[in-house]
Amino acid sequence: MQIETPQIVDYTALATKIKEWGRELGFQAVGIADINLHDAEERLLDWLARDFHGEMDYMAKHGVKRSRPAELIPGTLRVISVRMDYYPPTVKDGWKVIEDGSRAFISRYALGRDYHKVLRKRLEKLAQKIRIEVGGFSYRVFTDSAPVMEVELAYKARLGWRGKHTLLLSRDHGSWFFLGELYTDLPLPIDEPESEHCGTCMACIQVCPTQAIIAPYKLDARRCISI
Ligand code: B12
Ligand code: SF4
Repeated sequence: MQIETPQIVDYTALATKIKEWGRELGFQAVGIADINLHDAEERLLDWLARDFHGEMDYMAKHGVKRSRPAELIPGTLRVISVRMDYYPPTVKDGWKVIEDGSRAFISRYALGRDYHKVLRKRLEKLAQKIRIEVGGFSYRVFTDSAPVMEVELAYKARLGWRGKHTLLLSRDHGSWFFLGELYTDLPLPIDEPESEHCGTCMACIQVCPTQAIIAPYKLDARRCISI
């Protein structure tokens, strides 16, 4: 009887390949994070206690599963985080439209195809490539569809730094991108977060029309018109 020897996986080489495959699939950046969100959990609970989520009941619904990936998907060890840019390069007259009271302005993030579908499909393709390479592994893909701390995980995976408006920012594309994740049980090497580059700038806080950013990194979503 022939006994199959378990495959030995070089996880460092695999992480490099995952990043290459991700870019081939159309993601602008791919990084890997561990699942320790302890500090973020405290801040999330504080945000909820202050009722900043307003009517978004789903933000409070899942207890600490949002900040504890392995409680949401048992066995999760790492999160592969991806970035997909949405600012359409062809749209150039945004400010003209905003200044013209007779025209409607559609948020740039709503101009493309449904990003939930696009991102999830690409993440599934990424999972298939990993499966071909390592055989069976456990995973789940997400984008804005489950109790997941997407910005915090992407920050940990070095996809950018946290802006004072709370979104993730990159040097080459600002915050004009969506995030998605692949939770996995593969013990991949993790990336180091990037340092922050906002400095003394407060532009987003000053320009917000409803003053929803009540302090750096603190958004009272009840004041947000995008709800
Ligand atoms: C709820 C939600 C909203 C709510 C509330 C926003 C919010 N900031 O919470 C509303 C409806 C207002 C909203 C609006 C938008 N959203 Co939204 N939203 C989400 C969602 C579902 C959860 C966000 C969350 O966890 N909030 C909880 C609070 C506690 O998080 P937080 O405000 O970020 O607070 C953290 C930090 O502030 C930090 N913090 C606190 N103090 C300090 C101090 C320091 C020094 C530091 C470093 C950090 C720090 O701690 C907290 C915990 O980590 C995510 C998807 C997901 N599942 O993650 C998308 C998501 C954040 N949204 C996204 C987008 C694109 C938008 C909009 C641009 C859409 C639009 N054009 O209208 C706006 C931007 C508004 C804004 N400035 O945030 C993207 C952001 C991508 C990116 N580049 O970061 C996400 C990730 C969806 C996705 N998959 O791409 N959103
Ligand atoms: S503080 Fe300045 S650089 Fe930082 S997110 Fe706000 S506008 Fe952007």
